[in-house]
Formats: sequence, structure tokens, C-alpha cells
Amino acid sequence: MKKLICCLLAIAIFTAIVPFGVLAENRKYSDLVVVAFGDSITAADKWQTHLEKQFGMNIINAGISGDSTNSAMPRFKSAVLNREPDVVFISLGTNDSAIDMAKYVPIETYKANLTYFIDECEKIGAKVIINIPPPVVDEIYLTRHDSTPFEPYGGPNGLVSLYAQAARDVATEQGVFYTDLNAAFSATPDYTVYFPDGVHPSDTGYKLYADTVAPVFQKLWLGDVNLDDTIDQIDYLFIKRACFNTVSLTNEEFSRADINGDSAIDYIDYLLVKRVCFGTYKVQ
Ligand SMILES: [Ca+2]
Ligand SMILES: [Ca+2]
Repeated sequence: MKKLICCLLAIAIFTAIVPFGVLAENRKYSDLVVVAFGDSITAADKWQTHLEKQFGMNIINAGISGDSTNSAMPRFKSAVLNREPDVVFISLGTNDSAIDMAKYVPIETYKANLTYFIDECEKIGAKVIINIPPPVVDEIYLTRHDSTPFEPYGGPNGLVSLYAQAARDVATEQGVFYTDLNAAFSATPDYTVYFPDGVHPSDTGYKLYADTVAPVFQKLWLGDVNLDDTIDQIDYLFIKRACFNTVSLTNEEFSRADINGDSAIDYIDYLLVKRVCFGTYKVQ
């Protein structure tokens, strides 16, 4: 009997002290399958490189130059879904808005295509981030395009702005995160310096692009300390134990545990995650 009590006591102490993660190592960003689905801005593989360094992960480049949501549609299954991704960046829209060209996609079709992409990703459990189309520089863009079809919209960038808003609307309606690259570039003192050919970012432009995407990617996993796609009592206990210094978190686990983003893990973080578990708080 004494032996049994000792044994039960040992188990109780073990489960109280030893964090669940010791038994099965937590997933890391480097374990994720991340796909960037897009056009030439993605095909250049530059904004992804910054993120790969920052998060220690690989991003599969599924960008094809010149693609709109229509022309990318036939390869969506093979380039994205068949890879069974954890995260999909969808970065399309600039080519859709090229109203003077055959690749033009009307805005309602663009919205329907984005909605389809999101739905299909969610069916296989992939998280989606919509990268909002960045602005274009009219003066340079119009050296290669006929200005007439753009006039009702105040120029090419006026039309891109409508597609940017359409993408925001779809993301909001579908409840997925988006990276507002259009707003980020437009908010700089002179965004035109970032687009030497009027459409594609320069190296500093790609850095700004990546710096805008990074916090959104991070937010995608906020609260999910062990990166198992669920925020539950395991995450709560990780945060609580980190708070009491009975478990040490890696840097990336720390960033996912710091719910309120104040660079500290304390009772506010574990109370917020507890509320997420009970459905009374949503990580925004
Ligand atoms: Ca989790
Ligand atoms: Ca915190």
C-alpha cells in the first residue's frame, strides 16, 4: 500500500512539474509547410527570404510571373493544396487589375476567386494570409500601358486601390488575416521610390514588404505556444509555468506566449489564453 501511495505521489509530482512538451517536443516554425502563392512579386523570392531568416523556416515559392487569380486557378491544386500546407500566403491582384490587357479579371470575379482559394485552404486545415496588392506608380506603369481604360479610376493606382479594398473585404468576410501592404507602402513619405519599374519592389521595398508581413504571420500563431494548431489548456499551462519559471520557453515559443506583446510573460498572458479557451476572447 505504501509503495502504491509513493508511486501515485511520484506520478502526481511528475505531471505537476514536468511540462508536457518534454515528452513530445513542440513543433517549430521550421516544421511548418508554408506556401507563397502569387505573381511575379512572389516569384522573385525576395520578401520570403527575409521571413525565412526571421522565423527559421522554409517558404515554398509558388509564384508565377504575370499570374492573376484566374490564370493561377488551374495550378492552385498542384501548387498549393497538394502540398498539404499549414500556412498559405495569397499574393495576387495587381495583374487582375490590368484593365488594358487580356489577363484583366473583373473585381467581382477577383473576389470570388480569392474566396474560393480561402475556402479550399480552410477545407484542408491550412491557415491563410492574404497579402493585399501593393500600390503601383502611374507615371512608370503608363509607359507600358494605354492610359485610356484607367482614366475612370484616376489611373492604374486608383484601380489597384479598388482591388486592394476588395481583397481586404474578402479577408474580413472570410475571417482570415491580411497584410495591408497597400497601406504600408502608401503611408511612406514617397512610396514610388520602392518601385523602380512602377510595379515590382526594389530590395528595400521587399524588406518593407517582409517587415509588414512578419507581424501578421506571428499573430497567426499567437497563443498557440506548442504550435499544434489549437489554443487550449496545454498552451495555458505552458504560459502559466513560464510565468512561474517552472518551464523555459524557446524564443519562438515566448513570442507565441506573449499574448499582449509587452515582451514579458505574466499573469495577463495566461489569463488571456484562458479566456481564449473559454471563447470569451479572440486573438486579433
Ligand atoms: Ca496549442
Ligand atoms: Ca505579455
